[in-house]
Amino acid sequence: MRVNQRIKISYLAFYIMVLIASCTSANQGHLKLIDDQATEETSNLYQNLNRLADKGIMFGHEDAMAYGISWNGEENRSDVKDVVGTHPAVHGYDLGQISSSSYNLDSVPFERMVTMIKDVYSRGGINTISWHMYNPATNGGSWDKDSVVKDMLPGGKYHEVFKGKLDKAAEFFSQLKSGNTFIPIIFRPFHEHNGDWFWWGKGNCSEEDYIQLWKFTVDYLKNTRQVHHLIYAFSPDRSRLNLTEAEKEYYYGYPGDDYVDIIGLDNYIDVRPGEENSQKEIDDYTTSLQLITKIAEEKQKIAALTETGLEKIPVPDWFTSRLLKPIKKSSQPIRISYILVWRNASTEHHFGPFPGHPSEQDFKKFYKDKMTLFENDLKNMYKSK
Ligand code: BMA
Repeated sequence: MRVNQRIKISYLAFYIMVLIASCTSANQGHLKLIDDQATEETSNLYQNLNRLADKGIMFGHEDAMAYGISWNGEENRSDVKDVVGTHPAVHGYDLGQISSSSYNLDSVPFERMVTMIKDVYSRGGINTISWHMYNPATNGGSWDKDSVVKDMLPGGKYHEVFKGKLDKAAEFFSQLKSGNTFIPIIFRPFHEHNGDWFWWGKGNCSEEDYIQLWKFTVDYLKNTRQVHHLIYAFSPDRSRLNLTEAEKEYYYGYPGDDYVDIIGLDNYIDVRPGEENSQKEIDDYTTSLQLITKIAEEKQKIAALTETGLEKIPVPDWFTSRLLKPIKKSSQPIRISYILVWRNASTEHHFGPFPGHPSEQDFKKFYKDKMTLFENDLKNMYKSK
């Protein structure tokens, strides 16, 4: 073989290696939503969430614009904006009580929810909706553990009631429009199912019934109701996930790759002050995020810390030291799209910052950090790039 030929062949080998590496490395290509009829904006959002995860982590807050500490229902206000001058990148809402009331379980009027979702979209932000669904058998809340899931499946005595609830949700989703465009939503039903506190949780229904519940929900919204602007997030709870067998445990109730877009996790347990052994909690937090990063990469999906928070934030530097630093220091890369902290209901029950709170200065640092992304960092999340 002539030297020239050898050089050419090694160039070719190198090129092929680069090509293989770029195709197999973390979520490089075009990610596929489970809904192959997803609207263009929804598909664009999914691709952009993936791309943005290389740049940083979006900050999210539940009910951010609905109310805050000492205010309720003001236009264009959020506690986060009061502190740093811009809204969170991700806004959370909940559909709990949608079939029986005009306001949700946390007293947010559904009509206003529609307006807020439209406002967020018009400013380029992102909306996610969870659902503390009321128990179809008893009409009690999500925490009413009377057995019901089996009876909600086709042929069961509460199947029609369940479909009625899904119809209400579908009607709600169909109102989320900007002109003729449906507003893409990250939808996160039946969360924390590996815990035993909700009627759809472990011990209150079988794993198989949970899976069927999830699949029915997706199929009904997508195929029967033709809702095509949802990105589906699956979110077990870290407190019931033994980290020594985490990968296996994560899949409890997993409905399959064709039914999930976001590999989520709710984790409150590892971000607490840590009285005796906080290093262990920090390590567990890191491990849990490495876990969802890995699963999402393998499946070519997106990972997110779908719920977290420390009630009342009694640790003034919690946002930078407990939420962010472990991610930065992780020995293996953590690639998550967003972190969402729970709601600011009152001075006794809040997870986000607000003016005058001891964590305010630290939250400003958290905001200024290059890794965190807020509403003013988002550009054209619904457009093709
Ligand atoms: C819980 C608490 C409750 C609330 C529920 C649904 O964590 O915040 O007060 O009703 O979430 O938002």
